[in-house]
Amino acid sequence: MDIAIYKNKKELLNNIDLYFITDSSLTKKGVIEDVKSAVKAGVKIIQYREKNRSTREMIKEANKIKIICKQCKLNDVLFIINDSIDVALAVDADGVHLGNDDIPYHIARKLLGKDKIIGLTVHNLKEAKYAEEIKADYIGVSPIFKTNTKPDAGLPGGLELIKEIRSEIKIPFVAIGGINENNIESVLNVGAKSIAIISAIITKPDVEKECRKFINIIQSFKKEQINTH
Ligand code: TZP
Ligand code: MG
Repeated sequence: MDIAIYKNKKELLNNIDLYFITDSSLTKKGVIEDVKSAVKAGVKIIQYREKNRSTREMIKEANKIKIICKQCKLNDVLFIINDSIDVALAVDADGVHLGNDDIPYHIARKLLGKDKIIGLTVHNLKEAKYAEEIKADYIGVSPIFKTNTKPDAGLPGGLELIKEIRSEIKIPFVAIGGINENNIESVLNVGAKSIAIISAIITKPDVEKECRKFINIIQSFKKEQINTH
């Protein structure tokens, strides 16, 4: 029984479309309202990314988000915590997303167990290969383009980086960094199936509408691909 649940949760990572990430410094209506809008629009994964609050405040907010994700009747919504494994454990989230300065993968895996999702940020093919080797569940390929949302994101890898990752890596990957309405098509064209977008969604007045728009763009692209191949 447990094994079936475990398999299903991780399998959802192959079918993400739009990867939604919260940001309390950019939001117009607040993180909780943004999450409600995203879930309503059909987003299948929410990452709680909070850089300015205490652990206690984060646990409180993360618990609220978890309830919103679990109550969604449209589809399963995965709930991932950025950086903070203690918050992920405290609220029993579906997993964590870790960067190079966060708790090392192997320690996180020991603490979370085999069933939880662990995503790793990678900046190049070498890091991506390593992430795959140590059995990360997915990778965030970052940053694709220049972004103001994460000032320390590093140099953009561009579309070339996506092409390399797509041809060499088998685990699911999410393209992130500076992706918006004007360049999303180019990211899809080089093989990205999942795309994370922060500022181009949550700085807009209607987050639900923006999520729907990007989900539509991604799903229509995928459908077209199926029809032409
Ligand atoms: N990690 C790499 S780039 C980035 C994060 C969290 C920020 C992405 O935000 P935006 O606004 O979509 O460029
Ligand atoms: Mg981090």
